Amino acid sequence: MNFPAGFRWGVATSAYQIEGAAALDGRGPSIWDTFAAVPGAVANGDTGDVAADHYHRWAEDVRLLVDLGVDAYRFSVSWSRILPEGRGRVEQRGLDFYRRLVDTLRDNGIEPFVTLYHWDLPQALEDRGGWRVRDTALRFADYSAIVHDALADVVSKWTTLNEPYCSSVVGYAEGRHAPGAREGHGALAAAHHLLVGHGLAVEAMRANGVPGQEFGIVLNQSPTVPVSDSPADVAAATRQDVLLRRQFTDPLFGGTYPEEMTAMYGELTDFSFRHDGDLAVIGQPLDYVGLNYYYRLHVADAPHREPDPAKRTAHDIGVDTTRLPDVPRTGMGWPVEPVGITTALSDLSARHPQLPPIYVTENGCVYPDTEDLQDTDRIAFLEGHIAAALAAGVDLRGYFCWSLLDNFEWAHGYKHRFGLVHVDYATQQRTPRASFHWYRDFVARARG
Ligand code: IFM
Repeated sequence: MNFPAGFRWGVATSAYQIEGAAALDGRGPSIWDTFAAVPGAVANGDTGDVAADHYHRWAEDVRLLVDLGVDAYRFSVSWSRILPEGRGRVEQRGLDFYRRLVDTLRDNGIEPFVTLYHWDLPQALEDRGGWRVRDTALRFADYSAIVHDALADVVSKWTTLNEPYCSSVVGYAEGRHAPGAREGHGALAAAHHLLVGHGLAVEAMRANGVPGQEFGIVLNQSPTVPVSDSPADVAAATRQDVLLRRQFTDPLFGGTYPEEMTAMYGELTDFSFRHDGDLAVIGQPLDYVGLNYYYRLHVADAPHREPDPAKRTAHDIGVDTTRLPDVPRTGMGWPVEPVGITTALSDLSARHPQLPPIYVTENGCVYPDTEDLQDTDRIAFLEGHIAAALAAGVDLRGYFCWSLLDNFEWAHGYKHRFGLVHVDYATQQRTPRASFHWYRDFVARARG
C-alpha cells in the first residue's frame, strides 16, 4: 500500500473513557458521571470513576505511544476538568494536566490532535437545559477559547465535536447515552445547537489569532444500504441517512439542512431553534474533517414504534436495522464490511466538492481475548480497513486506530475491549496485544 508523504499514523482515546480521577483536582461532574450512576443505565453498573486511570498513568501511556511508533495521538479534553460548572471558574489544575500531556507528546515527536467535546457535558450545563438550549453552544465556544488560549502554542489540530450524532440522537432521543433523554424536538434541537456550538467555537479559536492552527470536526459515517430496491426500503435508507449523516454534513459542508427533514419531523417540531445566520456559523470553512467508521447499516422500511407522529422520539423514523446472514461480525455484533469505509469516504467527498482534507479519526473493533492476546481477528480487521480506506482515492491525510487502550465503552461498560493494549482493570497493568506489534510494524513499513 502506498501512502502519501506526511500521512499521519495515530491512535485515539477520549477523556471519560480512560482518565478516571473523576473527583480529583477540582473536576466537576459530567452527564456521564450522572448517567452511569443510574441503576441499569450502564452494563454491570460500571462507571468512569477509575477507567484506565490515565489521569495518573499518562506518562506510562505516552511511553506506549512511543513504543508504538505513532506520530499523532488523538485525545479529548474533559470540559468539567477545566470548568467544573461548565462556565465561569477555570480550574487551573485541569489545564495543567493537559499541558503536561501535550508537552510530553511533543518532546517525543508525537503531534497532539485535541478534541474538545467527546460527549461529557458538564452536569451543571445539563441542569440548565443541556444541548437542548442555545446557551450551551455559547458556553462551548467560551470553553474552547479557554483551552485554545492555554495550549495553542503546542497544539495546532483542534477538533470541536466528536460524533454529534451520538451526543444528540443517542443521548437525547434513544436515551442509551447520557443524559438518557427520549425526546423528539429536544433531540433535534440538541443536534442543531451542537453544530452552532461547533461553529462558534471555531470562530472563537480563530479569533485568538494564532498562526498555523487547523480546525475540524469528527463525524461518524455509517453508509446506509437498503435491504431491497423496493421504493419503501430505499426511502427508509434515505431517512436513516438523513438522521445519521446528512443532518450534520449538509449544513456543515453544503450550507443547508436536508429538505427531507420537514417531512420526517414536521409534526415533532417547527424547527424554531434554527435562527437566521446559524447556517453561516455552522458552515464556515474548516481545515479538515475527521471520519469515524465502524460498520454499515442495512435497513428496511418498518412501522413507527409510536403511532402518534407528534409524540415520537427523533430516531423513530420507520426504519429497522437488519442483520444480514453470512456477514462476519465483531464481538460487538457489528458487521465487518471494509467496503463501508471506502464508500463512507468517497460518498462524503463526492457529495461535497469543497470538502477539506479527511482523516480517518477512528476505526477499530472488539473480539473476545485469547489468553495469549494473539488478536488475529483485530489485525485482519485493521489491515482490511486501512486498505479499503486507501482505495477510496480521496484526499486522506491520516488514520487513527480506536483505541490505544481498553476503556469504558459507554453503555457497555468495560465488557468490550477496543485496545491495542490490554488493560487489567484490577491492577491497571497494560499489556500490548499482538495487534499493537502488528500496527507498529505496519506503520514503520508504511513510512518506508
Ligand atoms: O468508544 C467509541 C468512541 O467513544 C466513539 N466512537 C465509537 C467508539 C466505539 O464504540
